Amino acid sequence: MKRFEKPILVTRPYLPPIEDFKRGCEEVWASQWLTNNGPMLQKFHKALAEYLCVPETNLALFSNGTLALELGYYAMGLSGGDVITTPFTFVATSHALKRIGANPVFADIDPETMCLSPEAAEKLITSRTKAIVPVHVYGNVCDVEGFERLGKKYGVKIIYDAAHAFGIFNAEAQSGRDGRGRSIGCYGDMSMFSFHPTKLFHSCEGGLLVFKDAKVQEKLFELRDFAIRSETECVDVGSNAKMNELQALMGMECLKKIDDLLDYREKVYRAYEEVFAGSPNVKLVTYSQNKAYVPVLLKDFETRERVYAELQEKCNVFARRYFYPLLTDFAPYLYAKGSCPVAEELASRVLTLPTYYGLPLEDVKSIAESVVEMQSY
Ligand code: T4K
Repeated sequence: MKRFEKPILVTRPYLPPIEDFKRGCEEVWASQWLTNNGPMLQKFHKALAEYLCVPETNLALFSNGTLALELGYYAMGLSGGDVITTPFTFVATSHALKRIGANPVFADIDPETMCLSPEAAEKLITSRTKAIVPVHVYGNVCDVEGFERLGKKYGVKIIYDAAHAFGIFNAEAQSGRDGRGRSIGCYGDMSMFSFHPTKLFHSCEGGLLVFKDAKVQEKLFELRDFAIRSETECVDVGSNAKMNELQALMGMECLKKIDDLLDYREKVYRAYEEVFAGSPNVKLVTYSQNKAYVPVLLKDFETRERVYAELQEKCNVFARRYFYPLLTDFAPYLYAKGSCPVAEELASRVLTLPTYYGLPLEDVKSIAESVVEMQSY
């Protein structure tokens, strides 16, 4: 079992060549414009529209994914209503609902994809339900057709937390750029991509909303800038959620590399897969289309806890237990504790292993072999 000299963390952000970033900084210095819809932000907005093959009128950038969700939920009118969502996610999915005065109602997940189950969600729909918020957790794509059906049948909004899903295109619907298909962000009424440095693509911090109805854009642009419409008009209770020029520059530089970032994640994933193929007690979750995370399911809670601790102690490897504990075990959501047994069981067994651009494949092999060895005793 190999002990690495330097710690191996669950993820590391891609950093563009510093000379390229400096060149971009010169542009920012020349403009003397640092935030508030500056020229770099506008460039990044345009580049993302092109990459995703979405009209420029149907997206909006924010300072981070959480504020993007919060303002997106608010703009879609969810305040005061019930919203059905998953407990198997990062706290931000539900915190943003609570913060706008919506009430998260938790439904269970599909045991295979680990995403919200449309069947479980449908059972909880009432006259108070305003929306369903599924999460493409780890880059595992939700049952988008199932949710579309629910949206139409019950007249509720479908808003995806796509924080983990940047770079995913649905190859079956050949409508997108380069025949790549339709961006996963084009499903439902709205989707949010997070550009936090722990994501495969980032802008230091950042969030992007993609939405179906172009009319929402003006509202979102106002909300991210205090809801100030003009020097003498403030039209709502907005926030300060603007992406600044240096964030936009980082995003522009990372976007140049996106295909390589995705390719490398695939290689890392395949290297894990090769080792785990011979080990029936380490189940690699295989649904992720962008390999944003590498989750494995171990035999039981005790094994997962032991492997997690021993990877640190014996190998200097810092895996994470995303997403344990479940949201319904945290103080603001205890009212729903115990309501989602499938999610509870999977959260007790899941471990997400290191993956990032540049993680040497021989290190991946060695981490995987250690996991196999540790879980066997
Ligand atoms: N919805 C979902 C489903 C999400 O997963 C998230 C965020 C959101 C919404 C909200 O989006 P944002 O508002 O964040 O845009 C991390 C991230 O902070 C969070 O963005 C992410 N999900 C969540 C799953 O994970 P921590 O507390 O685990 O991060 P931290 O600081 O422990 O970092 C993890 C590892 O990454 C560390 O071992 C070191 C490494 N790292 C981290 C940063 C920030 C670096 O090497 N460099 C860095 O700059 O929450």
